[in-house]
Amino acid sequence: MTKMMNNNKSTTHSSLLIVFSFLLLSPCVFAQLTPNFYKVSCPNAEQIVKQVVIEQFAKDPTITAGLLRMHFHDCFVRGCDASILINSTSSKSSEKTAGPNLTVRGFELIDEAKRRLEAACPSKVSCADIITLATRDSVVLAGGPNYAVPTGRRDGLVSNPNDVDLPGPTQSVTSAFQTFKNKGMTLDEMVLLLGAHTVGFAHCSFFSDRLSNFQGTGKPDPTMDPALVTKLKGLCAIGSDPKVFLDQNTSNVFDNEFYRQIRKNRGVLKIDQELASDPSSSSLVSTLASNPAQFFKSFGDAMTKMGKIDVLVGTAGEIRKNCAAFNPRPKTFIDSVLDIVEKIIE
Ligand code: HEM
Ligand SMILES: *[C@@H]1O[C@H](CO)[C@@H](O)[C@H](O)[C@H]1NC(C)=O
Ligand SMILES: *[C@@H]1O[C@H](CO)[C@@H](O)[C@H](O)[C@H]1NC(C)=O
Ligand SMILES: CC(=O)N[C@H]1CO[C@H](CO)[C@@H](O)[C@@H]1O
Repeated sequence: MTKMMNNNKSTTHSSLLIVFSFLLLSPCVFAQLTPNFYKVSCPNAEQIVKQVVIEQFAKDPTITAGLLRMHFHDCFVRGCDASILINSTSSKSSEKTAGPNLTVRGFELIDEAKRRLEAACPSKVSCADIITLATRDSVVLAGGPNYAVPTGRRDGLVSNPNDVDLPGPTQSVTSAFQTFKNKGMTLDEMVLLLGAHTVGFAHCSFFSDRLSNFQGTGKPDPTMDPALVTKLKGLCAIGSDPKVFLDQNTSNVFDNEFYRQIRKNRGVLKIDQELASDPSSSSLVSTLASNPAQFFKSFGDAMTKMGKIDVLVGTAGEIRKNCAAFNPRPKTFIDSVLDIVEKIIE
């Protein structure tokens, strides 16, 4: 009898233990992005972001391009965690200082949205969600598709220029795809996301080799329309490293014209042009060039998926008060002990 009671007791104990650890772990196990995550904690969050985007877009419609590229660079380096927003300090350089990221723009818009969100609901809305929502809102304003942006991302605690390993414009389609594959994206999704090059600019330094001395031939890239070569040579001769539109036709409109242009040999970046001819991508390019509705739907789906890459949720990371700086870290008990140990060693 006693034995049985003991058994029962220990069973109850272990069940309690299981339930207890389950409760402890559950925020981590079940935390995930959800539609309208801020419904209760900051009901106007999405409206506040949208309002800032509307105001900035009215002043500068090319902000759509800035945000799209910022979002891509954020998600492909340590996941969509706003690590791209961190400013370098005197002691530590951040992602922002890495090569291509120097030309990322749109930081002021994020800062303005954050300022208004902190006024409305302090420490609730992550910078990572602001980037994701603002990008979507700006795509819609430029004439592009509306797509789902589930929220609940948290901001990362690391931003390191050495983590920046983005594909370059002179890479082949196959080689650039390795980076996308490593992030769980398919080749078709890469082709769709590169459709974002329907808006925005490229600095001449990213493609000038194609205009005069392509791969040491002393001649322009034969896959570029000679009329475009002449035009870009002219544009690139003015000032120091000027920028030209990536989509040479409907430059500020989010449409499927990018695919139509590359099919006419009018792609500006080498990798963009190669999408039209590479056997792995050419048939999708041809479909998207003639089917804007399919481009919009599939681009939206690919953006929703990109926005989920390696996100921090639940209690991971933090909600930054200032998107350009990590929150000051309060000293923990362990920090204090380490301080004392350090003093003793000295
Ligand atoms: C293989 C992948 C990619 C490569 C090699 C690439 C390369 C580039 C390069 C070299 C530029 C010019 C930057 C400058 O001169 O400032 C650029 C601009 C841009 N990229 Fe990409 N990109 C890639 C994928 C993407 C993706 C996935 C998106 C978004 C979904 C994107 C959106 C943009 C936009 C909107 C611009 C114009 C930026 C502006 O006007 O400030 N790119 N890209
Ligand atoms: C520019 O785009 C419009 C709309 O897609 C198209 O009708 C026109 O043919 C394009 N022009 C050139 C030069 O590609
Ligand atoms: C981050 O850097 C930008 C430009 O370099 C500056 O305008 C902004 O005020 C900085 N933000 C912080 C929090 O240091
Ligand atoms: C595409 C590109 O130029 N990527 C660069 C990003 O920055 C790092 C660090 O400076 C370079 O190594 C990459 O080549």
